Amino acid sequence: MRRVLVANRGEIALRIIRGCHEEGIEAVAVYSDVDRLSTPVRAADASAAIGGAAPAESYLDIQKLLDAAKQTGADSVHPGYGFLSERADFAKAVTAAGLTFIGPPASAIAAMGDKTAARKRMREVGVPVVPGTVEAIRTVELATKSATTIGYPILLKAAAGGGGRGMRVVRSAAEMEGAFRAAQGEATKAFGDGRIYLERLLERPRHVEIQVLADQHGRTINLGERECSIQRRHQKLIEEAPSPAVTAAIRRQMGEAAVRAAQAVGYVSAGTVEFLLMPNGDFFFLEMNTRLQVEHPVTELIYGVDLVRMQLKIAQGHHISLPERALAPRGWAMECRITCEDPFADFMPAGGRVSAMRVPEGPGVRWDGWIEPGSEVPLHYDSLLGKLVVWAESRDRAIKRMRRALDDLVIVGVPTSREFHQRVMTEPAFCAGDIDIEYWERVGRGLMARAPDPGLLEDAAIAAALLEEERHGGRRPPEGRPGEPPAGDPASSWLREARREGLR
Ligand code: MV4
Repeated sequence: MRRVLVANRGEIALRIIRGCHEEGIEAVAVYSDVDRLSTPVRAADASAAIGGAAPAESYLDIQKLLDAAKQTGADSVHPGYGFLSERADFAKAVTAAGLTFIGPPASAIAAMGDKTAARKRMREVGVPVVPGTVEAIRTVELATKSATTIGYPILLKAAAGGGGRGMRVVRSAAEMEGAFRAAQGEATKAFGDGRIYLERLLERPRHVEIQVLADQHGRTINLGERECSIQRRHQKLIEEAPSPAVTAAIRRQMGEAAVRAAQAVGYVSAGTVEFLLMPNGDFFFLEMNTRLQVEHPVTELIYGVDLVRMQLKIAQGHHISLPERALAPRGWAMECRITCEDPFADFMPAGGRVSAMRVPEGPGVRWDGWIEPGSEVPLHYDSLLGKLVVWAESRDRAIKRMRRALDDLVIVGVPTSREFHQRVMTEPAFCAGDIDIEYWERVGRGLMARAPDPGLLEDAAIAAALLEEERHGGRRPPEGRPGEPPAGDPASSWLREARREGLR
């Protein structure tokens, strides 16, 4: 492996390019019209234009990506997440073109892509699945009959689905017909496949997932869990590892179940097995994500493993050589997804130009982002600007460190979700680890009902100071009386400077 085509954009493209460079491998970026000048394109060793801003015209066009690989002399392809990463036909086309696909075999992607087939396979190998039907159910009558056996409340799911689309709650037989037809219609529209199956609806579970790694020689290991319950409309907002709800015993059981799940479909590379975890410790297989995930850094930080490097090694036929003792978590990691959305306007996505920014540094802080001062944030793609990830010895300390890092983060010119994260990091239930998948509805939404912090006015001053600094070509020492210690507010030196310049 000498040259990897990165079939993606944004922060994950940059993460993969960095991983390649650390291994002495060249990286090729691809870009749509609006991404031509983006950070990953400039970080790569070569690049290729693949078309218009609309995903269908560029990042989802298999032929254009294969052409780009050929044109630039790439010998392998990393799909990142989203876009084509979980398309068996893409993995197949890459391999058929004589290139190495840095991910699982097409057959494993397909096996996990069909949710009813996956449920059936999981049951066969003893992985606990939510009580429900194994096959898709074709008629309202049969659905109502099954529901009586399973027991209400019921959740209707799309067999071709995943990620929550096409799901409908049914609380009684009377609701079945309407919900069934709605779910069928939505599944047909979203996946071109209207098949529906039934599960018992689990109330207030946590979303806990297990990272697995499998090599081409039959070794499959698990790297523990990530807690991903803090989400809004199936978009994760905050992830952490380990989970405050997972004991050593649950970790072992869930880890073993995840390894069985991966082995059952002949999995190779990094993958994630999703579970719902109930308050009594019971857990149930939901689905397997056959790709690298956005939140992979929290696992990297507590296990001391570079997952992109492992993917590159595994794709080259190396054995997983991590010793058993390396497979123990240490400390606590937490990730806040910083998106270009306005948390005070129902997370309305925005675009625009990042006029100035300052990324937190210091002990235990990692920023996986793609923006720089001057970056244009397009509205055509997901709104992730970067992931603020911290590591500390304990959960309490990780939260404190995250508060500090969020305070130090400045992004000017576009709205960001930073203020939401700041509020969560002092919210009592979150701080106590008392979270489940309904946190947003129950708590999160209420946090944003309060008006923007007056401190946001300070951000305007910081912004002005940063812009001023850029114009003057560098930072000047903060003002202050000689011998007087600087005030505790991290923004204070900027504020003083901004005030001194009469900008506020
Ligand atoms: C469930 C569930 C409750 N009971 N299944 C949502 C996305 C898809 N991966 C499966 N999902 C769920 N399946 C049963 N039987 C609740 C969800 C769910 C959810 C799961 C994980 C993370 C966030 C979620 C938000 C809403 C619903």
